[in-house]
Amino acid sequence: MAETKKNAGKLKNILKAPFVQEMCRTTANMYRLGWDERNGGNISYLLNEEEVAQYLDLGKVIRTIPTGFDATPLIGKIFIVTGTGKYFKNVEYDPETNLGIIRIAKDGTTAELLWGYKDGGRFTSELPAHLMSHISRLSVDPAHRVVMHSHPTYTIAMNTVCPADEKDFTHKLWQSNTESIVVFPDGVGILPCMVCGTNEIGEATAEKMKKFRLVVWTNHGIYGTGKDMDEAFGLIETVEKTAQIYMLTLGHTVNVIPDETLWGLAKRFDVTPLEGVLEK
Ligand code: 2HA
Ligand code: ZN
Repeated sequence: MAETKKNAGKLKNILKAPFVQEMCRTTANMYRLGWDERNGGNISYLLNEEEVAQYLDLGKVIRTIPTGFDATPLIGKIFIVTGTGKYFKNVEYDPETNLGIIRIAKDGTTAELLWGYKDGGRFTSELPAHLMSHISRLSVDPAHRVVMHSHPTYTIAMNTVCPADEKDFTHKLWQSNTESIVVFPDGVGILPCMVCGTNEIGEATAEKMKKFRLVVWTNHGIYGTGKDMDEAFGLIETVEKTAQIYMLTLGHTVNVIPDETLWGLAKRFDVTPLEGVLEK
């Protein structure tokens, strides 16, 4: 007790922590871009334990919450995660209710709440897709940190009018905006329409994440990942901007970027395009 008090005296104000402020800024941006209506969207961000220890007593677990799936590779890892049913537009005004910081417990199936969800809430219903995606991305990129899910309008519209074929969808995006092949040369994965919030969609998303940083959920939205918030946000932002161009020009297109120029862009920016898109 005395020890906890002594440490607590030295702890910094968590509301000023860069990772809390980043979550506030990002959710506010996403809401204002019109990507995350009502309680749409969710973010999880893998934190550095030493950094969190400057703000929280890591020995103090507020409560435990079962996750309903096995996240053994993430035991001991700490995440800040948006809350279920919470609105992105409200996060900046009350982070402690709308966000939570959880640590995956030793059993791999329990989350230890270290901060947040102040009203008795819990993490996003999409936690399976988030944590399973973290496992996949960390296996291919040790610097990976962020999983972001959103409902950007034009991305969903484009996915509604185009075949759910990831090479064809990727090609259409690359053909519509010269930035696209440079920002996501690895392309966009696509899942068919599935019931969200389940372990099944989590497993299917994570399988795609072994290859892609971006995965579209047909008739629902998109997942973006990255080593930081800017990378995950920037990927979704570039897909959404390009999907907007595609939808605004649909049926009127005269100029698309030729494959020869796409190869030229890949060479100029030293990126490797997803195999099988430009080789046809
Ligand atoms: O939590 O976006 O996919 C709201 C959602 C579910
Ligand atoms: Zn969603």
